[in-house]
Amino acid sequence: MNTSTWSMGCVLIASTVVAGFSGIARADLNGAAFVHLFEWSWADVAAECPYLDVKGYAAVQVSPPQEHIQGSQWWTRYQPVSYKLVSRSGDEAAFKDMVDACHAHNVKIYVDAVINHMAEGHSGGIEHGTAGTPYQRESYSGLYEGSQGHFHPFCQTNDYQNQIVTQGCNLTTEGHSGGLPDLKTGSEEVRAKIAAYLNHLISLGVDGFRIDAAKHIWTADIENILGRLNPRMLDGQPVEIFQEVIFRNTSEAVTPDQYYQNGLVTEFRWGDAIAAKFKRGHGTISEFQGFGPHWNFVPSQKAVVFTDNHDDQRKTPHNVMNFKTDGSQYDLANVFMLAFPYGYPKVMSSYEYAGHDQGPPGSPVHTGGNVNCFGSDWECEHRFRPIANMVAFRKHTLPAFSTSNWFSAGGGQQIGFGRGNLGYVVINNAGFGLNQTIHTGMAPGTYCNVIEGDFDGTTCSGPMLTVDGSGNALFNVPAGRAAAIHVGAKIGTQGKVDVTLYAITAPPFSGRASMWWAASRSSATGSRRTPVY
Ligand code: LAG
Ligand code: CA
Repeated sequence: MNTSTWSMGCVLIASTVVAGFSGIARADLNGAAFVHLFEWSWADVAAECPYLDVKGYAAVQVSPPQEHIQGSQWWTRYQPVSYKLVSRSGDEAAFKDMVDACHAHNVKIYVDAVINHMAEGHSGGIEHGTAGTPYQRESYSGLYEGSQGHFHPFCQTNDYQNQIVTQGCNLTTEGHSGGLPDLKTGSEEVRAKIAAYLNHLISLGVDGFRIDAAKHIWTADIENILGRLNPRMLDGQPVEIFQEVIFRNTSEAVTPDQYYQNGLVTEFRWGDAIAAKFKRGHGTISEFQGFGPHWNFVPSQKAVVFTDNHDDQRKTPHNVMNFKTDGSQYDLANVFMLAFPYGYPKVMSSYEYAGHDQGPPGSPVHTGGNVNCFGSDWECEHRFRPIANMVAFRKHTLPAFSTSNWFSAGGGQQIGFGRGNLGYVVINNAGFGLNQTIHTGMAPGTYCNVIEGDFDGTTCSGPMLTVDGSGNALFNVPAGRAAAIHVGAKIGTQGKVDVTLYAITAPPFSGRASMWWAASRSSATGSRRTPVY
């Protein structure tokens, strides 16, 4: 037995969070995990929020809502033509309905904000976006005009050792493409227009933003723009920010830590590490027991983590795991991500595709009372039982944001670890079964194995596990499967668990206030952002 205690977030937040929040119960309800409903329509996201609420997802990342270039490919969404909210996912009215519907179910909306660049356009002729707005390269109907100095002079983003080339040149300039015209985000006019777009979204109730291609924008430019944003409508708090900073090659000029001042950042190496150890034979999953600051990943309270994202899942060859190639092993990877106390996890929810560029299915996810998932159209990984039910595991174990009672066998491919006395998970990534009594540290009782069954507050639809008076339980876990128990799915508690009863040594972890940096309440131009903890 060994106890890993890496919980940097807790160390940092311990002193201030408790006073501002009503203790552990609050922490239990916020910021456990969120889902990227990639390319879903606003109507479908709205219809999904009751389900997300039941499962405990804190938020949805939606596809870029602004007007984009025409075409069936998914990546048309990453070429803005204007900031009108008319996209493949729907119009502004549908967007607003979605935000309201999701808020009614305690689910927040994060918008993918494409603010580094505009649509490529072609020098020859005028084209039209999805709202009918005419555009050409570096000319977008008055919103941004090259002639008015809204873009950086043309160059290619082809040298990641050079910060200015990384941040001040056009992305995706491969082949004969001119790439994506790079907005001069240091200019007052551009900053004001981006802030106006984001404030429009905030006025519709949006709760947070993914800053697309943040690595290609100076951190001070992002800081300046965020300083202009209004508080969110829901609760008057600052919007939540996470920035896409792809960092795999440590010799690059732009590094994630440069962005901590603005909010969270994506940690792509987490999904890489999961794939390496779960399926690529680069070490074993038991090595996660040694995870800590010496891995040099983004610190927990600054990291958004995921097994795969919309870009990496469809690359060939891809290094990350995904629903297409990894079957139930993909479930295990997500079970691990959601159980392990690191970062703010994002669950990927995809559609089936035959090639890299293929856009979303033409059919809706929701028709009548049915969902068109798990088939040849929408995949809905966030509804796979092991993934969906581990969101509640993460919520209920947030107060114990460290691991305990590590178990390992099977050459390092069978592991178990606890989260204090709030939960215990066993993951069998070996090719043979596991039948073992393990010390869990949990209170005695009968628990729903949430990997195999759903807990409705009273009963479990699948097998249950018994923890004896010593905190031990017998786990019988077939090859390639997992088992998980937690205090929120304990038989005989009617689902009403007073988590304060289970508080352990780790300080309470607030899933929201601790993780986000706050803008000044004043929306005055250029107001400085200060950390809330
Ligand atoms: C991102 N993060 O930094 C997005 O996660 C990623 O999906 C976006 O690229 C990228 N930044 C720019 O917002 C995607 C596709 C690209 C696509 C681009 C613009 O991965 O392949 O480029 O969106 O639509 C496409 C073509 C290129 C072409 C370019 C300009 O694939 O061949 O050069 O458009 O026409
Ligand atoms: Ca840029």
